Amino acid sequence: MEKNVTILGSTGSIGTQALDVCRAHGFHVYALAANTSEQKLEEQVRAFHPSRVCIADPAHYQSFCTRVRDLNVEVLTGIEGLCELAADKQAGIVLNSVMGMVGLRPTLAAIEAGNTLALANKETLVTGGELVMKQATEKGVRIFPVDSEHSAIFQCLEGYRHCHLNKILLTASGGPFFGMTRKDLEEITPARALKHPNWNMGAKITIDSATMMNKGLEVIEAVHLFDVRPEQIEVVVHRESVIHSLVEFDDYSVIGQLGVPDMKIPIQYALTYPERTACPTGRLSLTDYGKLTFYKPDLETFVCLKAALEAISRGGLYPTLVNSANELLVELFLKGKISFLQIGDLVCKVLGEQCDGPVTLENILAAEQQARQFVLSKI
Ligand code: MN3
Repeated sequence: MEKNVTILGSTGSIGTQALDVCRAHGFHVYALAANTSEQKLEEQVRAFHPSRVCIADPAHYQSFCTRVRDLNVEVLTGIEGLCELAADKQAGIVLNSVMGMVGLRPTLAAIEAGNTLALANKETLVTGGELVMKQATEKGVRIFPVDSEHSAIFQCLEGYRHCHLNKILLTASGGPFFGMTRKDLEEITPARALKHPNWNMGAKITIDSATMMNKGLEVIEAVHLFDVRPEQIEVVVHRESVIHSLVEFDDYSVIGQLGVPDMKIPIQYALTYPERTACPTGRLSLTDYGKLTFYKPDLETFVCLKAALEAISRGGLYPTLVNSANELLVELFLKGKISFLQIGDLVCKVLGEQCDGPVTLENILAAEQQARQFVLSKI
């Protein structure tokens, strides 16, 4: 299979696993981008020989250029550099796996240029979902979800007409604090919250998983990707992370997608669609698991999930508001500046802010600032 791939966020968890997939299948890596991880990016450039590379943080530009000066690679920087790579006509499939809201503009740039997207950056759809899906439809650009749940839903819907979709059952691992009460969560440290039972991921998403904000963001993503109403999505806690999500059709037939909890499967499918080839991962043995368990989410303890559901039912800029507040709160928690419970409490409180207006890039960025200022005024 011949493929050209551009990876934005190549030194992160998704990016490095995507490179494993590229290596396993001999895909050509056209361009790579990272934020600050100079050494890791240099190693990737030496191993994969991309034509272009972006070190997004301008403070790292000069020293990164020095690192790769013996190589025939063009070095870019800044958000402009990310957007330029996303919009490059030779980019091939653009895998957007950058972390946080900064991923929105490269997504829009890729769509504008007509490049196919493999989307791992949640914030793109959480904040700019309306905008992104509208522009993708207008430009005829396909967006392949990389998140395991959304890849599962996408796979479940293949071959079915969308009008028959009744409901999405979005599975959640429940995170490391499943079954705990608010009281239990009072003394949670960053080190403790960073240990996830099933998935090996970056720090931000691991904390989001511990607060269940991650699942809230995924509901918002699913609303946009699959054009459903929020009330058509049911979050089901499934501790083993073997069923990656399911869909229910009008006849109440339920179709699910299963596999070992390894992101390489959804990453590879986004890159090889519609083909399926052997994936560099383990195979699922159901008898090794023996049983699979399912629970309702605890919205009183995991209030981030509740806030995210409220935000998407209001729509507009409210998802941006909760997402941006959460982004900053997680950063503050990881630095030891706030407690674990303060993340959820302030994500809920930010919904008291007035934030109306159409979903434009300008308003999204303004809502982000509003949320950040709100958080900083409260801590
Ligand atoms: Mn997920």
